[in-house]
Amino acid sequence: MTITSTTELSELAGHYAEHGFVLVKGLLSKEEAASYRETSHRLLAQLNRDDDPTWQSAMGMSDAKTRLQHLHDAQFYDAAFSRLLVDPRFTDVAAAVMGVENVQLHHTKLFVKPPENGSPFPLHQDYPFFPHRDHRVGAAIFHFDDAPEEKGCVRVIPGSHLAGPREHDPAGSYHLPDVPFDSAVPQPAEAGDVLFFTYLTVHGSGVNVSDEPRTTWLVQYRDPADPPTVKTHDHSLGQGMMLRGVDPTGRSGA
Ligand SMILES: O=C(O)CCC(=O)C(=O)O
Repeated sequence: MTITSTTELSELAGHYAEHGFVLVKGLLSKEEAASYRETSHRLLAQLNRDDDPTWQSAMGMSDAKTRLQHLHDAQFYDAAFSRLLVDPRFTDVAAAVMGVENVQLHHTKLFVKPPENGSPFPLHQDYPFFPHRDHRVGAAIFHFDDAPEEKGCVRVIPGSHLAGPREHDPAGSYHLPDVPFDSAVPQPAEAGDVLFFTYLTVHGSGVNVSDEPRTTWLVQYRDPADPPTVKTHDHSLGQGMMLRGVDPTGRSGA
């Protein structure tokens, strides 16, 4: 599906403003998603890195040890990811939901949750990892294969962004130990769907207990006119790259 109509974009923006997230069905075709899936798995196999980013705070969420494969900055390994970053099907939605014209890259993370024991993510906001003054920061999770609940799909607490930043427990990665995991609503997705949410939306995901991997690409973006209040995460390659429009500050945030 190509989203071109202003009406469709404003409907997505309305849902996002009220609930803090919106799942865009079929933003990529099944063929494109399959190709990105193949590229993602090939890259991870070639690099064959032994670093598992499973959060320490995720360890109590499963009886058995879980595993996670990841790659930061996949767009620096394969141009297919660079093309996706500036694809108007993505950037037009990112701009519309933030209510701005300009969209700037913050960072990207490729995740594969392996079958049977793919690591969960405890509930959290992304805010404490890279706080910004006006909170015009969002995430888009591209699904390269189907992510039903048993694959550990992303969960969100609808409307949780409205209360603003929350105090996180910094132990074992910032998380919200007092918010029951079951209060987050699963967002099952199909290959090609993209889940957009604000960095204030409380979210997480369950264990992949299925017999297939879950393959996703998470892109964090922001309004270039919204400055970070703390300089963190600036090791990410390509941070500040314009994905849509211009940087009206003349790169003052760089
Ligand atoms: O991919 C997921 O299941 C969630 C990832 C996430 O919440 C994060 O990286 O902050």
